[in-house]
Amino acid sequence: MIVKSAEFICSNTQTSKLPPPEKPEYAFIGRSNVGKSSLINMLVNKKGLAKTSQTPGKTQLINHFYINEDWYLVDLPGYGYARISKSKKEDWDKFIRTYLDKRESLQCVLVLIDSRLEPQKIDVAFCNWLGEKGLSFVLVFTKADKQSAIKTDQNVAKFRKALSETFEEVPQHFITSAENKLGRDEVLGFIDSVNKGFVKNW
Ligand SMILES: Nc1nc2c(ncn2[C@@H]2O[C@H](COP(=O)(O)OP(=O)(O)OP(=O)(O)O)[C@@H](O)[C@H]2O)c(=O)[nH]1
Ligand SMILES: [Mg+2]
Repeated sequence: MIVKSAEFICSNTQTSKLPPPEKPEYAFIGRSNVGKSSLINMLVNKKGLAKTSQTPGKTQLINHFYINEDWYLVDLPGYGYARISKSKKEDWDKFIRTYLDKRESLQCVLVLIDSRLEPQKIDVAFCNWLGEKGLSFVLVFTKADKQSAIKTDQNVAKFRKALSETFEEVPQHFITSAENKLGRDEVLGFIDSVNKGFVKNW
């Protein structure tokens, strides 16, 4: 897929104020600092479209980006950010889960996992929650430029194995780097194929 245009549409704290659910939508989620905003910028080739930061907790709203005037990328706040109050964490959690569970036009959740780490409980638990809700998702391993391909493959295999305890069929995965654009064609190709099958049925 060729990305011809990418436009910031809105930031929201209320699910009632989102754009009308008329177009296929893809949500990026994962632990704080995993590289969600960087991956979005890499995919659309626009540095600075989604705000990135070395400090975790940068993205605090549901951000909609409109791509090729045809589909939405959604940048979500990260989960598992330790340095916020418990009540704020609960608020975010509820808000994100409501969005994921209720958004009719959401086609797929892209769960971002840091490829440098062994399986993290919070990531496995989040995937299990998506599974329980019947939400379709894929795994996107990030920051692959930071270590050898062998190490990445080992961590990918361990994560898939952890999910295989609860999933009969572990969803497909992508290995990416926002730094050197690894995985860009694959992720965009996947989105393109889902877009082609999009039918509004609500
Ligand atoms: N080397 C390398 N660094 C990356 C990559 N992706 C992200 N980073 C860095 O990781 C840090 C966090 O990236 P963000 O894209 O802001 O992460 P995020 O998941 O959006 O974080 P929150 O919005 O805080 O949840 C930044 O310093 C990025 O430059 C990557 O593929 N390779
Ligand atoms: Mg972010």
